Amino acid sequence: MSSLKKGVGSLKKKFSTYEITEKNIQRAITDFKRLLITNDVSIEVANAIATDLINKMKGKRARRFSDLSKFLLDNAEPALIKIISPSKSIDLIEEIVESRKKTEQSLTKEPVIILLLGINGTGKTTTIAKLAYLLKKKKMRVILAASDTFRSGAQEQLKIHADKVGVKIISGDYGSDSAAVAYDAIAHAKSKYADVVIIDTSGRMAINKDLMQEMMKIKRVTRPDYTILVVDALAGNDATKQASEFHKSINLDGVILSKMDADARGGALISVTHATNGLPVMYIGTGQKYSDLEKFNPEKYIQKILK
Ligand SMILES: Nc1nc2c(ncn2[C@@H]2O[C@H](COP(=O)(O)OP(=O)(O)OP(=O)(O)O)[C@@H](O)[C@H]2O)c(=O)[nH]1
Ligand SMILES: [Mg+2]
Repeated sequence: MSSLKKGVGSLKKKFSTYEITEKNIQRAITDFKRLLITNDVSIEVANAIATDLINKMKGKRARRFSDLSKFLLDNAEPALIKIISPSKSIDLIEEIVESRKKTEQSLTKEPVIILLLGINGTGKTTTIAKLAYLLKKKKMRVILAASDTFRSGAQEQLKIHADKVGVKIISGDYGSDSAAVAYDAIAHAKSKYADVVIIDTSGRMAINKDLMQEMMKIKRVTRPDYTILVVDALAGNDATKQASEFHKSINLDGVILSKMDADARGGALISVTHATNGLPVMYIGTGQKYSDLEKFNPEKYIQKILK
């Protein structure tokens, strides 16, 4: 009897719901893709996410007369959070402070080395100043390596930041070997028992082979603990390309998304993490002050986009 009841129950449920097919979800998917793209997710990544979602949703049952777009968004939220949540989240500053505590105990004095990269104008130099500021607040002794020996004014720009934050800088001559400047900074840091060296590099496009070679040389010579790509939140469609090309040639450890305050809808971050198979987003830049570097919260971020 009870199994008969159960049978009738499931039949009722079947009639009050219907199966989702690729065809009947298409309109909701189109709206969803539009939502992603208007939030600056690259078209390529929006398409990939949509295809993924169709495959996940096919065969599921939706309530009759239910709003399929809402149903889709409810399903999309955890999928998107998964894309942007790294398997291992990194709190860079905390991790460095902890590692230095251990180093102090074992009396090895290799500084932690951070290398920042990215295309032109993304906010590398400003982000370095922010990191130096936060590390200094944690009593870390920081040395900056002015390895942008390419763009005129870059050395002076980093020097102004170093003076304001109150950290030492090792500079180089324009046109000189940027890897050598970084090497000198590390040697100096070792001799002074400094905790962290942060290396500033010139902006470069992945198509510029010479500058990409130079970047690989910097990495080879300095062997950084953290190689970080700085991406502008307003990068839109180009974010996917930047992230995948840099990751392919240099093997990144994480990403910092700058300029989230500058009217950015933030979809670039979904593109970047999707293109790099979940590279951790370490921080987001939220302004031009040194304190404007925030930890990244995936849930809050996705909810803002899906609203
Ligand atoms: N609003 C806002 N502006 C930022 C942020 N980060 C950097 N900027 C600004 O972006 C501009 C470029 O920043 P830089 O730090 O010089 O960028 P860069 O990547 O070092 O540039 P190149 O060395 O020329 O490749 C500056 O005007 C910064 O003040 C941020 O999080 N928010
Ligand atoms: Mg710079």
